[in-house]
Amino acid sequence: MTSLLVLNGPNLNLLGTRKPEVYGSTSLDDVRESCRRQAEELGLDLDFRQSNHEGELIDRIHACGQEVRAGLSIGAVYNPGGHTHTSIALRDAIEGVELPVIEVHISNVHAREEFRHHSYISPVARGVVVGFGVLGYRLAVTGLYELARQEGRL
Ligand code: CA2
Repeated sequence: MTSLLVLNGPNLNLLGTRKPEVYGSTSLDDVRESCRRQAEELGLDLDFRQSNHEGELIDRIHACGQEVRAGLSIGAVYNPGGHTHTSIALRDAIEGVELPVIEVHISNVHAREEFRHHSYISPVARGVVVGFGVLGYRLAVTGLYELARQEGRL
C-alpha cells in the first residue's frame, strides 16, 4: 500500500503537556491517532515519527524521497518545530531528494516573535499550513493527498 510520512521535529513530543495557550492540549499521540484514521480513510499507510535529532530527521527525509521515487509514498507532512527557523541542512535534504512536503505549524508563527516569521523550509515546501492548531495536520494530509492525485502519483 502507498504510504504517507508525518514527521515532527524537536520538542513536539511535549505537545499537550505544556504551553496549552500556544499549542493546545492535544498530545502527539492524539495527533498520531487522528492521522492514522485519516490515512486509513484515504487508503494510505501511515509512517508517523518524531525526533529531537537533526541527523535522524535528515535520514528519514532521504529515505522518504527514495520511497516517493519508487512510487511507494506520496511524500511528507512535516512540522519542523524550531528547526524551521534555523536549519539549512533540513532544507537541503528536502530539496536534494525533491521530497513533496507540506509544512505545518500548529501556532500562527507570524503572530509570534519575529524570529519565528522566517522559515528555511517554506521555499522548498509544496504548501504551508499555519495557525490552525492540530487541525493543521489533517488539512496538510488532505493537501498532500490531493496534490499526489492531481500529479498522477496515486
Ligand atoms: O507552531 C508550531 O507548530 C511550531 O513549529 C512549534 C515549534 C516552534 O519552535 C515553531 O516556531 C512553531 C515548537 C515545538 C515545541 O512544542 C512544544 C509543545 C509543548 C510545550 C513546549 C513545546
